[in-house]
Amino acid sequence: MAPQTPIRVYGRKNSINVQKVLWCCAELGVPFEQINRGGEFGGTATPEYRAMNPTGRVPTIDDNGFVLWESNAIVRYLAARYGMGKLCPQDERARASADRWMDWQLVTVWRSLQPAFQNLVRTSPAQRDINAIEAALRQSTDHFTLLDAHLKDKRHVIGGAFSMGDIPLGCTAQRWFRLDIERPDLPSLAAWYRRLEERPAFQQHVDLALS
Ligand SMILES: N[C@@H](CCC(=O)N[C@@H](CS)C(=O)NCC(=O)O)C(=O)O
Repeated sequence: MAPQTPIRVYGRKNSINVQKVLWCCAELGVPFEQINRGGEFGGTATPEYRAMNPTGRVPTIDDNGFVLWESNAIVRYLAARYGMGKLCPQDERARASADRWMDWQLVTVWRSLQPAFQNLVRTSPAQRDINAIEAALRQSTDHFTLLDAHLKDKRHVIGGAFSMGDIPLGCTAQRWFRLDIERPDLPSLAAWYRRLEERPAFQQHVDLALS
């Protein structure tokens, strides 16, 4: 099944949460149109935007009248509707496993890394909070070490096949690998990340300079 008209994806291209959705759409091969909102583009406080997304955050999608916000919920929806049995595992246990890694990304990994990203990428050197950066890097290194151990005998987070479960963590790992920081040697994580880097949709929508 394909959408009748291209899915509208509202959100700026340098947002981690927007990138999840753009990457997902590109993996699924569904037609979509990216519309800049948020950050320097603004447009998220208008009544029209708030009617779609009362949080005023990005991303938001409009799939032929079905409006949805929250990036991981969007990825799940798109994968289930346009990629059942592929991006969205058909098997309930494999799907629950993908869900688990997606939830962990949102609630734990990105929450710990985000202060380092914000300070190192979007804050002038004089304004940076060094303590926040150090704490963020300590915590996120622990999380990536856990993921490295999990990936020891796996090609992707739920096992063999690439799935929606790899998308949020892949976007988060991109920040971690691109930041100018010291990282421990985590070979299984690095091998997984190299596999993501080979994917054209990842190259196009996620593997960009940090901004
Ligand atoms: N939990 C939400 C978080 C959304 C969010 O905080 N998005 C950020 C960009 S990554 C945002 O809207 N920032 C304000 C802006 O871009 O104007 C999701 O995953 O979609």
